[in-house]
Amino acid sequence: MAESLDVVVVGAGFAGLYLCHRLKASGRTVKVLEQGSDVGGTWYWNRYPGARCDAESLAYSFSFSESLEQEWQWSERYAQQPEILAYAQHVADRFNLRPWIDFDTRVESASWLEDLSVWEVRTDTGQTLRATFCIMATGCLSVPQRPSIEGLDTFQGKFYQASQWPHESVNFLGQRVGIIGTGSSGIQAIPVIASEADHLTVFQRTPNFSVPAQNGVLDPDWVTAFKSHYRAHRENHKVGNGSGFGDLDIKPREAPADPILFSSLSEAEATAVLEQAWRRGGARFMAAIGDTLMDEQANAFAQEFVHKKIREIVKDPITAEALCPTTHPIGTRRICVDINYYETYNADHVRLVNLRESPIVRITPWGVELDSENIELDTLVIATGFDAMTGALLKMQVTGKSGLTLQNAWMSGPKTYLGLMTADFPNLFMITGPGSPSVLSNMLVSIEQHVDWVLDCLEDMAAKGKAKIEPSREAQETWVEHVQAVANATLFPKGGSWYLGANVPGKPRIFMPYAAGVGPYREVCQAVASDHYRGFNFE
Ligand code: N01
Repeated sequence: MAESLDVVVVGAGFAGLYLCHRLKASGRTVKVLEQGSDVGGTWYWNRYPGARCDAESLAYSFSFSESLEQEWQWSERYAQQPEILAYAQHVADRFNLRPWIDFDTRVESASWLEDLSVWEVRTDTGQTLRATFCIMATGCLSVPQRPSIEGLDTFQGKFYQASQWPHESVNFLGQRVGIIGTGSSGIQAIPVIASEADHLTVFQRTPNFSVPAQNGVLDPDWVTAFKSHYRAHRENHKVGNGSGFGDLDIKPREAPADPILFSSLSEAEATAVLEQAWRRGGARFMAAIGDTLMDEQANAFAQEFVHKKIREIVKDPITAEALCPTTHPIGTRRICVDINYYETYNADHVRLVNLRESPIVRITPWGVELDSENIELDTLVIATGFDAMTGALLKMQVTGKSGLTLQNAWMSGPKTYLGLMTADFPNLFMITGPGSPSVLSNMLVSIEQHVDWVLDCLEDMAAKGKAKIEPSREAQETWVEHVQAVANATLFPKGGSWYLGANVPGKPRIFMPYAAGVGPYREVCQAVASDHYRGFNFE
């Protein structure tokens, strides 16, 4: 007999936790299904050495509870994975969410039963649940992408994938370690692995731009002063064309700052602006000159600035040149934020192998065979990314009206209205889905905005006696076109990144996140709701 609920939530990461909290408080029956053994989502799985958030702790945290934000103390400017996981666990305990979560439970399918107007959700534990609404809180980067390198399974040494790191501590002492992948995960892991291993070989196919985190322990007095303005900071995170990270000044700004445009700066001024951003650290570097992601000249200038930094830091000129990204505009692939990444290559026991010059032929039981030499390894780490944004949704068998599967509906790329719903899949919501700012934003800001919007929508439906919601195809088509038009006005499509699905063979090349910024997006969502949920059909 299937359990009957108002809402089934898939995933107990930050989105699932906040959904659970809001749904529980609204008096609805809810169950959260989570494949991990604990809460935390991405912070539960990504335990690789050096894993930490590339957004500042004080911004990358929930804003829905003033007492929570005041009482929780972050230790560093950028929190490490264990601390973020502890925070997620604290939220689950503090708001008593665990009784509503089934752990170690993977959703295998979700099917819309037309006659009953309910979602039927089946899990690998044999559960069948029926619910009026199904909300996917499955995360944007939750399905690891394993590279198709010949012989990968034949390696006889120790093997780790960054995003599926074991829970036991891993020791690299006395070992010859190799790592494939130099995205955010690899760039965080490399300095930490290098500090332990006897020898580290980094196999790099495409260099990425990385800026120093300038991480540090947070000064409690500074935090107290910052937190005395927390509400105003949180409001600032929600507005403007940016990504929802706000700023780090104690006193919140009163109005969004006008962006500094490249054309308004002399070369010396532009260098000074970037130098200051470099010293301040973090991904805000990309916003220092406001049109870096719009204007090719501005972008080329920022690229050259970082190239010079790399050449200054890395002593071996051949390694420095190999580390300089030249194949994509800066920021069109997610900018990395590092601690001593480039410096690590100055250590004698660290070697960069440029796969553009010496490609991997195969992995052997003993190491990596390049077309120029064999490199023997005791341990191989892969940090090769994710099937981003659509991976988790398409991995489940999601079937909407008339037997239409999500795989078929999204065959030529994800189609959503506002990144919240998709036509032919009634009562199925996505949190930070494709077509919303999601990965281009502070995820906590976007998660809260989506969850609040969905809860408001459910309240409105209940008040008006409506049982079914679904976007119209026209509204969806218009939104999909708009998302592409916004992306095409930027340099993002030139990045060849996972934002476009370019890292997964056969995946349609569609720019998936909405690039207009969190403020304008929030305004659109609010306007749609105020206008009787324009673009949605109800029954
Ligand atoms: O993955 P990636 P990631 N042979 O896709 C390489 C978030 N995140 O896990 O570019 C050799 O960026 C691939 O090379 P190439 C963040 O949003 C956040 O590092 O395809 N190399 C690339 O170098 C981030 O953007 C945080 O040529 C192969 C790497 O693997 C996103 O997650 C921390 C290969 C994959 O880089 C993904 O980051 C970590 C092959 N066959 C992640 N296949 C923080 O908050 C792939 N590669 C800090």
